[in-house]
Amino acid sequence: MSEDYRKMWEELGLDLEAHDQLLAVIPQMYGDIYMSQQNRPEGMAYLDFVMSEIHGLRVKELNDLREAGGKVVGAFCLYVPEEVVLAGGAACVGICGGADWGTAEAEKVLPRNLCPLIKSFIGFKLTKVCPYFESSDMIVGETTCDGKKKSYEVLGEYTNVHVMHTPQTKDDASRKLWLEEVKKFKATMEELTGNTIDAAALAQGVATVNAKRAALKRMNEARKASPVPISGKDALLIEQVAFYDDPVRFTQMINKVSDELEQRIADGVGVAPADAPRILISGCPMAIPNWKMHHIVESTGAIIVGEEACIGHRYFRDMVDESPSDLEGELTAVADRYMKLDCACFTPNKERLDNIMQLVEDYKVDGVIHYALQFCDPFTVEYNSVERTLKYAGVPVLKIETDYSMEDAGQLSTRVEAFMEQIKETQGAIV
Ligand code: BJ8
Repeated sequence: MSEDYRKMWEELGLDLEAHDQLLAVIPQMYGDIYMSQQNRPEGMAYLDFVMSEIHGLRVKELNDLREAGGKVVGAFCLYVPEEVVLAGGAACVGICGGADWGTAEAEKVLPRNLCPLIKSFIGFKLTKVCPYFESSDMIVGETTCDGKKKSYEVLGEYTNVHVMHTPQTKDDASRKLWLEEVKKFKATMEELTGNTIDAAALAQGVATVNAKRAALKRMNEARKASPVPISGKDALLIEQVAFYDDPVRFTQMINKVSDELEQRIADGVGVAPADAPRILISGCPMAIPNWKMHHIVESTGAIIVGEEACIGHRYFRDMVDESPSDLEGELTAVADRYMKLDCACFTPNKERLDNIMQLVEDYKVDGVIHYALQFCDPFTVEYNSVERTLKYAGVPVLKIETDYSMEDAGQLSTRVEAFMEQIKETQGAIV
């Protein structure tokens, strides 16, 4: 860290000793996984800087906002409408849930056989090592999977939680229910911030988030090229940082990265040979600092060209319609955009299968790795239909179920290497 932030962390109530231990682990891991890559785009220096200041500069910015009377809202799910948070003059941050830190503490209040993402965020709260958690004036939960739904009751014993009731299906009754939830959330934001959210404020919130999603979309477009100008690891990092960086600055910086990627495409520059297997990762979100699968896959010489996940395409695929000019129309447009999400918590969820096939076609994918976190019922159950769809189309698919520990890394590498062999054989048969 370029400044001494200890006073700020202490004032936030962090457990400084435990926090020091956490901060000692991340740079080592980041160095091994990220800085060892060759021929990275120069624009990734911004992301390296963000990571070097992960608990420093951005937390300070949030702190400054709070000292000036602003509010910070933390979230764990794509259903939380960031547009409404920004319209209230607050900052929206995605809280980390990508490391098995504090799992032992979490297991004192949660069952052991629960998804690691949920145990991670409860563990971060209980061990007081996440400055984003401690900077949040309100956490927004949602009734997606059962594990999350019930865990927000537990989290509510420790902090201020607002829960949004997310629909499970996409009929008209669910759309109405969801629009009401968005309106209720707007009222909660107004109460939290003391600001009225009018049509102009919401239009600004929508424009800011749409611009961020457009920048991510543009960066991902570059991954269609052959050779691919950016590694999957770097693209994943950009998608992860999107959840907590300042949205306007992030948009500018990622558009600069895209300028460079487009130049690389024009010059035929890539980070892997043109014949490297092109892999799509599909499934559960990979929250920072979960880089495990990307590292394992790209260490075999393959290149990841997309993430069919919430930290990935599901986040930036759909925009909010900016044409309505009255508040009711804008709120409806926001609600409609979120109803397009194809999370495995929906039933039925045929859209996800269609979207996976579209990505396979658009990104010329050679094989799909379906990534599910252990004990995640929605994604592990939905795997069957994903597999059937892909196999029917002749696309090789590998099912991975794992957690955040590195204990199975060796075994996963072996399985991924065998999968790459299978892909090469399939390609050989086609040629
Ligand atoms: S919109 S994918 S972010 S719910 S991995 S906690 S589903 S048991 S993360 Fe998700 Fe929102 Fe859906 Fe996206 Fe439960 Fe599964 Fe754990 Fe999960």
